[in-house]
Amino acid sequence: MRESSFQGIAITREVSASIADCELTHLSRKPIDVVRARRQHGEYVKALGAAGWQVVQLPEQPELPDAVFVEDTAIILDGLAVISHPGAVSRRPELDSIEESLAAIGPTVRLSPEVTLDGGDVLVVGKRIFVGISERTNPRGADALDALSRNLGYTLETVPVTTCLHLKSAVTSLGNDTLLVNPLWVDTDLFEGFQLFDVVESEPWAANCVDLRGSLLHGAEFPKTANALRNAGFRVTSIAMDELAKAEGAATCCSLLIP
Ligand code: CIR
Repeated sequence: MRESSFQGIAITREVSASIADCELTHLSRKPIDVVRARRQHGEYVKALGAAGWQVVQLPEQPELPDAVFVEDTAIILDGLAVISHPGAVSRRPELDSIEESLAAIGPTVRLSPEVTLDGGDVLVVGKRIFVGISERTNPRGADALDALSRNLGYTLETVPVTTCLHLKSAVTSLGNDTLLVNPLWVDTDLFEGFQLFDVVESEPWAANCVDLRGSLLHGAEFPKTANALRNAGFRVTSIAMDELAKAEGAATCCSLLIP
């Protein structure tokens, strides 16, 4: 793989030994092979590095099953990292260590424990923020993020999320004001001003990809959508993530990117 120039810092965390005890909302529980999940996660970390991201891999939190899904614990804005307050109580002990890591890089602020908001529900595209109102994120969480981000020049819109776990299960950024979207899981009328690229219908989970700035990181489980993206001129790195997907995690969930 060709090494790219420095893009920023990517925070990741090793897969927990207890991942099989993860939270599940829309999936039924299946056995998870921790060794295989760790191997897939290792490939993910390598792909981040090859794309120019300096990876800070945090140690496993063995007693916190979902700790690999660092995305949910913070929202990275221009000049500020907002520590979230996850909707699932089991995930809140993940916050302290993430806050410590982010505070070593730049300013941080914590959301009030009276609101709920998962990073997976927050899509930041330029200065526009979309917040999914879901089982994990409530309107007060969106309001709290709005109050913090407005001072930094962001505008925030909310999006109802009912058929999947998080907003970013249904829509993520492809860069250049283009969104990869599953139109069956989110109301696409809410994304005015963006070009929309639909997932191939037989791959409903394919809307989650990481914009690595120059290439996209995408689950290898979605070859038809990846081919459609390649045919449209996108560079796509496909990484097998099916073991982590059994824990309802996807590509964006496993990193916090700080450009
Ligand atoms: C959870 O339910 O919290 C985890 N099992 C999966 C979290 C996935 N995170 C994400 O989509 N941002």
